[in-house]
Amino acid sequence: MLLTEDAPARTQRIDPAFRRDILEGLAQEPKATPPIWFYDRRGSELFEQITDLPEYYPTRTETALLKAHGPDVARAAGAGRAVVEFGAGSSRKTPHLLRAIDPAAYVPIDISGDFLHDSSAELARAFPHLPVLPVVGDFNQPLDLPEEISGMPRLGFFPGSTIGNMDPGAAVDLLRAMRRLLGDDAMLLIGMDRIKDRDRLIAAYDDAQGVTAAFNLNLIERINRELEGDMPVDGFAHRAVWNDEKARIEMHLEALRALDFQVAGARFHMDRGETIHTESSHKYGTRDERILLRAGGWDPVEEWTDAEGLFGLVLAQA
Ligand code: AVJ
Repeated sequence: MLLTEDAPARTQRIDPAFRRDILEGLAQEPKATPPIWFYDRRGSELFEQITDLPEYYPTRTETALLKAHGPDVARAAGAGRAVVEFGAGSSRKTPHLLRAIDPAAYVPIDISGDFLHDSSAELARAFPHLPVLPVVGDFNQPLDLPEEISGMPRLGFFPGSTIGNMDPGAAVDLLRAMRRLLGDDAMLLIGMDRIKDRDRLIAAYDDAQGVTAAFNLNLIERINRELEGDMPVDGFAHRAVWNDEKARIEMHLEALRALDFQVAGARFHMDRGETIHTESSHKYGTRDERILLRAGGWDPVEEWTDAEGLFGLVLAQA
C-alpha cells in the first residue's frame, strides 16, 4: 500500500466535551445524548436537506413569515438596531430580516467557526454597507458582544425553533441570559413551532425519504469515527415519537437486538428495544409561547403566524 494515502481517521484529536457528553449520556438510565453533537459536517449537510423536505414545514413557513412581515418588524422595532443572531450557522433566513429592517450592525453568534466565517463573508458581500461582526461561541455560556455595538439598541434574532431543543426550564434560563446580554431597550424576534396534529408532527421528524433517519443515525457513525467506537449502525433504528404530556417530539435510536459495544474504551450494553434519546423538540401553543417569553423576562408585543397556524414568529421587548 502506498504511504501517500490519506492519514487514517484515528489520528484525529478527540474533542473532550464530545467524549464526556457521550460517555455520560450512554451511562445514564435511560440513555440520552445532547442534540448539539448531530452537527458535524455530514450532520449539518443532512440538516440542510431536512429543511427542504416536503414534510418539514418549519423552515419554509418561518422564511415566508419573515418575508411577509419584515416591514412590520421594522415598523415595531425602528431602524438602527444591532441585530444579534443566536446560532446563526448557515441561515438563509437572515437576509430577509436584514433587508427589511436596515440595521446598524449584524452580530451572528455560532459555535462552529468554519460555518460562521463562510456565512458572514457571504452576508458581508450581499450587504456591503453593513458591519458584520461574527462571534464564535456557545450562546448557552456567558459571552461578550463586540465593542463596536456598545450603546446601540439591539434586536435579538432566534429563529428556527431552536429554543424547542431545550426543556422549558433551560429555555427560560436562556431567555433571561439573552435579556441580560442585550440590555434594557432590546427587542427579541423568536420563532417557535406550534403544537399541531400529531401525525403531521411525526411525519416532519420521520420523513418518507429517510433523511431524518440518516441524520439521527449519523451520530453513531460520528461516535465510531471520533471516539473509537464499535457501535453497529445496522443494530439501530430511527424513531420519532410525540410525547403528549411534555408536548415534544422525541427522537430516539432504538436497539433492534441486544447490543454490546465500546466507546472510548468504555463498555455498554443495550437490551433489544432499549433506546438512546437523542433529541427533544418542544412545541408551544399560542398562549404557551407568551407564557414562556414572560417567564424569560420578555414582553410579547406582536406575533405572526401562517394561515394554518403551523409556526409562530413573535416579537417581544425587554
Ligand atoms: C434545529 C432544533 C430546530 O427540532 O426541528 C430537525 C432539529 N431534528 N429534524 C428541530 C431537527 C430533526 C430542529 N432544530
